[in-house]
Amino acid sequence: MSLEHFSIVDTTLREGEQFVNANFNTEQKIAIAHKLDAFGVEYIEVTSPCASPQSFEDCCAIAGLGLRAKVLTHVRCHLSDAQRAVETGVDGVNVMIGTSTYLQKFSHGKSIDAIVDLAQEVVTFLQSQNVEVRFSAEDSMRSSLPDLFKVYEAVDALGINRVGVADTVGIGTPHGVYGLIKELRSRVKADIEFHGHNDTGCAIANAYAALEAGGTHIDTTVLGIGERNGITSLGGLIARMYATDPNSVARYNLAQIAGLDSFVASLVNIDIPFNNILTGFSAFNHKAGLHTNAVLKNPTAYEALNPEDFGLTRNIQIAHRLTGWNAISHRARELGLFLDDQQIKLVTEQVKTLSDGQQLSLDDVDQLLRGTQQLQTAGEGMAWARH
Ligand code: HCA
Ligand code: CU
Repeated sequence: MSLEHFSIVDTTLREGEQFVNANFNTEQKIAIAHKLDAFGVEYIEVTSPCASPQSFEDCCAIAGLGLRAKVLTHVRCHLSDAQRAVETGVDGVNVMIGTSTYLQKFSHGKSIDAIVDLAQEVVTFLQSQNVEVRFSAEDSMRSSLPDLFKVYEAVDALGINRVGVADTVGIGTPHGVYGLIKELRSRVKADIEFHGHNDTGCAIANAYAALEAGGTHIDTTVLGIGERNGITSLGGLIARMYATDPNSVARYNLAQIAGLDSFVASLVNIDIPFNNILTGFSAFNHKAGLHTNAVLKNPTAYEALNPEDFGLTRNIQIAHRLTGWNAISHRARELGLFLDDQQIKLVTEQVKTLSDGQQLSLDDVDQLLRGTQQLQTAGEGMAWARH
């Protein structure tokens, strides 16, 4: 397992540009690049300079920022694209071509032998230009294994830096990705990158399986944005790795994920989904009495991830019919009230009964608690007067 030694290739500025609502301007791209760099990703991939005149300019601008992260661009396996890529001053070039029968037939129309020849020509050129080179087989998961290995082994023999496995249509399973990468690991010397789409919800699990099998580089985007419903999200990969071993992600500035997520969400005009990993609004909310009771004693009882390590906070929700008296008692103490167990249980019953009929707020609960305290104080006063 290379779990501690993986690198993140963040492609918010390439795959992310393929998201339905994305249309970043230069200033926004530069802001995203700086934030990714500050977070600590090892690589930032930007749109092909061949996509449009502005894309060329933006690629040059980002390559020239002097970031700590290496800047890559992503081009088709064409000599002319590769030449243009080198002109931008990037640190590395990610080359790809489709190897599945679908893409051979409906995309570029080339045979596997023709792909091998082309790949060797383009990779050799790039190596002569002193840039890091990665070759990826688009739609790897639907390519025949002999075809796939033939192409990877041909570029590996040239001493390429990385080969890429792309689950382009999000069809892979963790088991399938593991098997493919394990076999590839035994066949090539190069590092192995994995790029997984999320059409069936397996993108993070597949990325993890790729690392378990000996993969070294994972492609991510902020919030997982990309073609269709996107790819492995940066926050998702980080959460997955952290849950296995917090040390494996200690080198990143984890508290910056929330800012990255909300910045990119605003640029592409979406709300962060409620169930988004780490930053969805309910990600650290505890509700049922059984849960809140234990979490108040020790949060690890119901938390795989400590929100504080990500600069986030947990929420204990008490104003509802599933509430428990331990959580109500905790709230009373927070308010500086001193109620005995019987009184707390009474308030808990009131909260449950009332919320059967209406949505209560924390304010409502606080009022019930304060009301009970006042009654008690008044009662004590009367007892004292009678004394
Ligand atoms: C795409 C290309 C790609 C490339 C991935 C890679 C994919 O179809 O838009 O270079 O490894 O998903 O195959 O994003
Ligand atoms: Cu993709």
